[in-house]
Amino acid sequence: MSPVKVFGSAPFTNVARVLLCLEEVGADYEIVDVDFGDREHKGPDHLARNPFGQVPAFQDGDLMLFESRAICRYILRKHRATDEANLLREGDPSESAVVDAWLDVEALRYEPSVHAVFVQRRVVPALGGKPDERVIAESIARLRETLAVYEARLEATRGYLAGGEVSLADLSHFPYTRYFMEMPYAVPVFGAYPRVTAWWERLLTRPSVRKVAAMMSGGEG
Ligand code: GS8
Repeated sequence: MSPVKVFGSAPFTNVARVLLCLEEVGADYEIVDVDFGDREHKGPDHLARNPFGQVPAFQDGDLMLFESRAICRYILRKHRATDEANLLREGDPSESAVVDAWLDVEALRYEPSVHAVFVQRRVVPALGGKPDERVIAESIARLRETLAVYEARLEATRGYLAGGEVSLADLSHFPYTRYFMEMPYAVPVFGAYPRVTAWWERLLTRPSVRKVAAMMSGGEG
């Protein structure tokens, strides 16, 4: 069987999320670069893969998918046999509902704050603009509120967001947090939450995370 294809490259956060899931289950995959410089992501071939003209897109035979978290769920369900951590808690409706809840927290609450800081610090200057410090301050304030909830949650679970063991909800935080940790806000913001910091350090010890971190930096892992 030919390997699945991931369209986009590892430094893109939402592509990295998919790569993390593929690495967790040990699936074979091929990365197909999409040339943003040439606006290939807005061309007809790529729009047929992802109608929003974004990466990632994902192909498994006749199946074409977009939205990184949906792609991850597909990968983990398809490869349930090699998903040793059972990252979706498949087979237990109440446990998998808790994973879903924390995945939604990541997508709908955590990511928007971190993403806004990322855009101001990385994207705006790269386009020749000046970061909007007010947007950064408001986003950091929202991030702190979210992390205070995480701190209490991690005290209760003594491990990870959806319980005592790692799940997709935790791993899904990795790509944006990795970039946030390179910014000057990382120490003051995360440093205020020792359980969140310990949780992050535990995530960094996973082989899938180490490999994708290296790929995001342009290395092979
Ligand atoms: C977001 C994809 C996305 O923003 C997902 O897959 O989870 N909710 C989607 N992709 C970005 C690159 S990664 O940060 C992208 O393709 N941006 C180009 C554009 O929007 O034109």
